[in-house]
Amino acid sequence: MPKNLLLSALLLVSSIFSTLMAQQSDANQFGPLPSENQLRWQDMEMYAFIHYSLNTYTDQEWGFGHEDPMLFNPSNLDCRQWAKVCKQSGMKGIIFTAKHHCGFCMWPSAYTDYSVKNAPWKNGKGDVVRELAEACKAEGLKFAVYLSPWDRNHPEYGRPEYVTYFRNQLRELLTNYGEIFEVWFDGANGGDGWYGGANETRQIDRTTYYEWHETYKMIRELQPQCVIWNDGSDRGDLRWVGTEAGNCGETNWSLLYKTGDVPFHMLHFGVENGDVWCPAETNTSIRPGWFYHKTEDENVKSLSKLMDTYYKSVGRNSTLLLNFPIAPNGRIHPTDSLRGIAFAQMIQEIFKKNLVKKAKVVREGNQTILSFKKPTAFNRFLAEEDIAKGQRVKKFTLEALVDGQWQSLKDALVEQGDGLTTIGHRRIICFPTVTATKLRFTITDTKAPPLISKLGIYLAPDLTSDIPHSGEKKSSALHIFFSSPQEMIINYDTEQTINGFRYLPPQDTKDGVITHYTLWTSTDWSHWTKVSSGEFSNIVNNPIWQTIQFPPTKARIIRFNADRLSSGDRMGYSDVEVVTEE
Ligand code: FUL
Repeated sequence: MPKNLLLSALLLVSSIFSTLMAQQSDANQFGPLPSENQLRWQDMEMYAFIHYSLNTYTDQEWGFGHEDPMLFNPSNLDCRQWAKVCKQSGMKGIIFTAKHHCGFCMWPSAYTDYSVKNAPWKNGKGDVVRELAEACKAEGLKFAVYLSPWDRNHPEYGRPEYVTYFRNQLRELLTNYGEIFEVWFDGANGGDGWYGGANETRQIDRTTYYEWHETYKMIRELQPQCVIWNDGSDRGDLRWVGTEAGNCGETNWSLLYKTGDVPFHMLHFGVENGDVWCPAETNTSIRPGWFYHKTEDENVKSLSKLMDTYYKSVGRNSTLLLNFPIAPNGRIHPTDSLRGIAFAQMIQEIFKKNLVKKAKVVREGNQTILSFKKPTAFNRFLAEEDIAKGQRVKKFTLEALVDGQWQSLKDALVEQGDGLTTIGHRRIICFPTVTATKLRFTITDTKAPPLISKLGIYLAPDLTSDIPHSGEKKSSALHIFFSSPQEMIINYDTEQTINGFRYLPPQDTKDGVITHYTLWTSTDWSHWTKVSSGEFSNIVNNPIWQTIQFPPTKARIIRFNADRLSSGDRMGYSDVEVVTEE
């Protein structure tokens, strides 16, 4: 056969083959599907936010728009340190606040004077966006930008001229700094501001004002691989989860309706029968605030809080966007970096040994039984769906065979129900340690034949204050339980001499904050001594550690009563400590 003919014949066969393959995989697909960009983004799993602007120097969360650029003069700005810390914290990229609501630009935009070019830092020749884009490249991280649509500095905000300005700025960011993996258009919109000296309130219609479809067109042209985050109006590629507390719904569909409003329950749980793929991104900060505040140095989230966030985001079919604020010296604070690194190490530690490898796996229909040769201890279950072919599983059960008896397991992180619902990209279920010979995983409800691509069983260690840089307070080692929603009991195995008690209120919500308390001790459960009673002044606005001191008292049991809560009906706490006499 002449060479050309052979080549054409081969090409024909291979094209028939690939058409067949394509048809076959099409037949395997179900419902709305993710785009290539969304799949690539989902695989990043964790990436960092960095909040840094004039707010860092005014100790604010939102600048008004008239803050003086002269305030921007960090002594030791080091983007390479940010990138290194983020990388070691397990982050695959960084999204940077190129412009926050105050309008101050962290790059020398050609369209405004309100930027680093009028700051003393590097005599106005600096460009933080460039330094960070280069540092990310050097560390092998992806880079992305947050550009606040709301601009409290710009005189034309609220009028069409501003939208042109906004797009011009976005074009600068999308053309001058290499590949951008995501654009983040914060939802806070309109309200009071400086607006070039007008000092007034400006409202906009967020569904029409920004003409997002035009902006999206430009993004697709300039950065075809970029995903768009937007929490309202036109559908972007990703969705907010409706809270900044660091959790999405235990049921989490990567679907929304193409059009229409997106109320909280859709943001948080997705829409089971949605007609467009729009997966969840869970954003939260490693500290209470997004920007750095010295007063929060003691409130960097503990390892257990970060792990809880991981399970409630990556472990619930979402990605995690974790914020690291920059301190006034231009660096990530050491407590935050050490905590971030401890977080990444803990994830590695927990998930390095998949006990499924030691099990015999038998699958029959929608049920999988994993059998171990001898009783095996575990407390985490993981499942993944092949989401490229659609999200399918609606409900499943988990049972462990302990001492010859089947025990139902449930997700210990949910307050209602068993929490065994959707799977998606990754689902992790946490439960108290069981020592079992079998685990039975049964898919009980699904939209189409399930395509499970991975199963995992793990044994996570206890998170105690002994783990270096964990930020775990002694309470993790305390035996705490609640005898009523407003009564906490701590008991010791042996008698202690105590002379203080410390309470850290909830950091993410005002519900359950104790404003008035009574503290009791006992050595025998029947005779109680009131050691202190009183008010935690200003605790709602300033939720910091509260210390109760009293004369040394012998106790085996401590009872902490919430006499009054700021709101809600269940006492909440981030942490407690008992001060014992050495
Ligand atoms: C919010 C903003 O208002 C905060 O300042 C912060 O940037 C956060 C990520 O989004 O809605």
